[in-house]
Amino acid sequence: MRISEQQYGDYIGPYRNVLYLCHRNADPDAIGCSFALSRAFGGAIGAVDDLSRTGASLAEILGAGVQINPPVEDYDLVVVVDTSVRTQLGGKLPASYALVDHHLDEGLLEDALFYIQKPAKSTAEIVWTILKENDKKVDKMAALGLLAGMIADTGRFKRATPCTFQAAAEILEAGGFAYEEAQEALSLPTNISQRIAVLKAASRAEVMRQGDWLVACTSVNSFEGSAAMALVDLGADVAFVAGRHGDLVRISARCSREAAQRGLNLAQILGEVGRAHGGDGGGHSSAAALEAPGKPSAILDACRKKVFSSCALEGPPSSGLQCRAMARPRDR
Ligand SMILES: [Mn+2]
Repeated sequence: MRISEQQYGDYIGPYRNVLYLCHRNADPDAIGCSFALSRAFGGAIGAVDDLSRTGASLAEILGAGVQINPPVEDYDLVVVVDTSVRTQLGGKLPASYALVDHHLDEGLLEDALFYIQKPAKSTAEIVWTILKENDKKVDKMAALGLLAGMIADTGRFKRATPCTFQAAAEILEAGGFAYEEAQEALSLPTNISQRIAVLKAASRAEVMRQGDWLVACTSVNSFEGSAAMALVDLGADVAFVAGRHGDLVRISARCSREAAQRGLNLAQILGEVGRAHGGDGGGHSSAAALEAPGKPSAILDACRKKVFSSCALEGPPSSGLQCRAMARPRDR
């Protein structure tokens, strides 16, 4: 059942023992939101399998004790935070749960006891409204966590809306700290393995062209999201980066603002390809991921085909050209 931000307090009130559960590879938005909600309404914080590097660093700064793979059945209620597809929870989803999220996918809505899901740029914007409308005082650390989540999910406000800026201003005022402090909470020393992974991904990338649109596909077994982002920064309109994780293939996808404005929807494409291969996927229109069993090259191919058959990339600048390979990887 969909509820409003204002109703959250009434719905969460009856539960004594609540767990806020973040998705696998929990990021600053998931951590900041779980922390702020647990401060305001009570409850523990958990994450499935691991935290991202920035997620872990933020959790440490906030002093958020995040349990990895907590026993979900020990809680009266699990509130899933910043998560939209089941595979992100690796089978750790209990039968009874609630949801607070900003993604576009519907996979977790039907079975939720109650949920708040809106297409905001970060879950932190939604959580900020929940706190305000339930008259919760926000301390410095909760505010810092929310702002860090917002900065991270909007690419340092590159994808922000007027609502993001408004919430950010209110949070800064409520938290009484300088904006730099939230930025610093997210700045990590450059990780050499990340830089190697991104450079490898770029050097192995296969670039296909349709009209003036460029789609890059590549494989690397870590930092797929950073690699996809880097390929779009380098000039790809759409980038797919596959990695093997045990029996599963994880694909991270990013696209340029222009491609997203044309209507390209990576959440939908990765959802469809993921499910067609016995897994699942989702996310946002310009940043999404999937997990499925199979061969990385076959799933990458399926993603690329879907992009090229999507009407979003039709029409000007120069339509009607056949897809052709721009570069072949030398090491495959
Ligand atoms: Mn998020």
